[in-house]
Amino acid sequence: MSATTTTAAATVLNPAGFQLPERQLRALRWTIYIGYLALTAGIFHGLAQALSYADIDILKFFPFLRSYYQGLTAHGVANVIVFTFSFSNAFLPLLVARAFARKLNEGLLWASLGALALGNMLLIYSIASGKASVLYTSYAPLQAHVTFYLGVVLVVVSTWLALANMLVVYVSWRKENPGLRIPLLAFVCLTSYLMWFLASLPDAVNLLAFLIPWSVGWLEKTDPLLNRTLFWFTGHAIVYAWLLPAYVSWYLLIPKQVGGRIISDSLTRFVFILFLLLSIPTGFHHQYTDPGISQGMKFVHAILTFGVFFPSLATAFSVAASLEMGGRNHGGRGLLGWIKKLPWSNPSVLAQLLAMIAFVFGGITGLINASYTMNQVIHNTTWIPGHFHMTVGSAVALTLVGVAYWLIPYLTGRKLWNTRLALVSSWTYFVGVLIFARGMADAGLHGMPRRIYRVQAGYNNIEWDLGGVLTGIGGSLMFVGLLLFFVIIAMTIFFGKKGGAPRDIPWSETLTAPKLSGWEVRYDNLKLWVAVAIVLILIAYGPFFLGMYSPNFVSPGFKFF
Ligand code: HAS
Ligand code: CU1
Repeated sequence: MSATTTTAAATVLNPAGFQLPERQLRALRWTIYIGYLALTAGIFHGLAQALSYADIDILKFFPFLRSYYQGLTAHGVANVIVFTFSFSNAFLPLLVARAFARKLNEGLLWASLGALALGNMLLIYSIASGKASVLYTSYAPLQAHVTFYLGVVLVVVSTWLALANMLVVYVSWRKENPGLRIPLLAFVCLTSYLMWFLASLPDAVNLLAFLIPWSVGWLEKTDPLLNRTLFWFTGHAIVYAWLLPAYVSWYLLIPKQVGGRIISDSLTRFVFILFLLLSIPTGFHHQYTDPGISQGMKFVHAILTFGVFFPSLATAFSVAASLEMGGRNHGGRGLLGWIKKLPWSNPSVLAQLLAMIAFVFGGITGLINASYTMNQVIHNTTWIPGHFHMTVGSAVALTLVGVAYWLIPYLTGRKLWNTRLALVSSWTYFVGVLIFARGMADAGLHGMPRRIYRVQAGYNNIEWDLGGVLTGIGGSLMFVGLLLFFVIIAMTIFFGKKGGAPRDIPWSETLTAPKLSGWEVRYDNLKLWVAVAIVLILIAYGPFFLGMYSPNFVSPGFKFF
């Protein structure tokens, strides 16, 4: 087996040189490429969406669009369902394989890729043919063609198969290393997808037991409150499924890239355990205005939402400390002098630093959303897309862009094409997203509804004009930024110089080695944390399903667009 270092005896296996076989790298590459294909479509639709808020009649300029809602569905599904999970399905198993210095299971790897590809094809078919303009939330009673729901199911199944792959590798490692701590890099990837697995079950039930039978006519009517609740049961945690792979990079990889170290092994594990425990029992904060759910239950979810704010706060301080260490190691002095010394000219680092800065605003707006009374002001206004473009639309998207700048060269063996353009791309996107979110937030505070096609809405408000124009300008810049990203990635894949690519992942060392005795060892007891997560979920959702909810299957399907 591999060499083992003695400093962090329990965690760092085979610190240099482990490489997956080419066939497995190819499967990982294709998994990511599917995400890029989706994102390419997603950004064109994103541009159209942003322009529509500037009161531009996009149906004239984008002749392939049948309706505004078709475009919005394509935008949401491509970007946050296909792109995010494609990337994570490759990124997390790769890191787990690397952390354990073991090959992945080839059958599971290709099965996951197959489910993702097929799911994506079904989604493209159903949305492009205008049979599924139900938006990414797929709320009943809006009804889509069955291929849409099957597409979502297959994408979810692909994530389960990716998790199964990581677990297979983990279990085989564990058999040979019964006493060792799980390498931190593997631990964070495993907890991220274990959380997502638990979180995905309610919407799987929603799709398999209700929406699919309802869409093919086996179930005549459905219960929209039940469908919404099952969706948000999954739907809040899904945002952390998008976020955690970015956190994996911020905690574990970025310190190495900036010349610092991971501040604390224990804190990092603790933060990911908190996400496993608290991401799921918070879904009612998306349903504060829904009838049929008691104020008491909404209050419980609000408190737990403030709880899940905490691990992100801890992340801000911990990651900032790693960055400061890197900046000081490069000669940064004084209170803030280290910031200048960070490697801003490294495109992979730049994109991720900008992602972090945007996320400060994403976090603050999240806290406002979570506060019940303030939520009444901004719910269903454009403030909400303002919030989520500073979270998934920048903290996550820009981080995945930054990771791609080393990962694609690593997977293809080709050098990144045009580093300077990569810097331009990230700055353009970052400036764009800040202008965009400012516009959306401003208009939202003046009551501009989200998910409304202004040109055809039949009502307007002069106070929405400034916000709408800013949204249009910002969205156009975001589009240009990501278009440049695609050019860079495509040029790297096809024409990048062979050789000169990184031979290994940027894997940081920890300031202190993990404890080998005492209570902290229990952090590695994954079964225990999964069990505690289930108990918390039962407490948060039990009273609703066992007490308040009475089935009300009254709604036929509606197809408006
Ligand atoms: Fe959210 C709605 C509350 C985080 C995504 N959210 C949404 C929707 C999406 C979304 C997509 O409580 C709309 C869904 C829909 O279609 O209806 N959200 C929160 C809260 C947080 C939060 C409390 N959201 C996210 C993340 C997302 C995301 C993350 C995607 C990835 N959100 C809500 C609520 C609603 C909502 C309500 C419903 C609103 C409604 O009425 O519809 C928190 O978890 C945020 C915690 C974040 C922080 C920030 C930490 C900062 C860090 C950066 C550090 C910076 C450094 C910089 C180190 C505490 C870690 C140093 C750099 C140098 C250069 C020196
Ligand atoms: Cu949420």
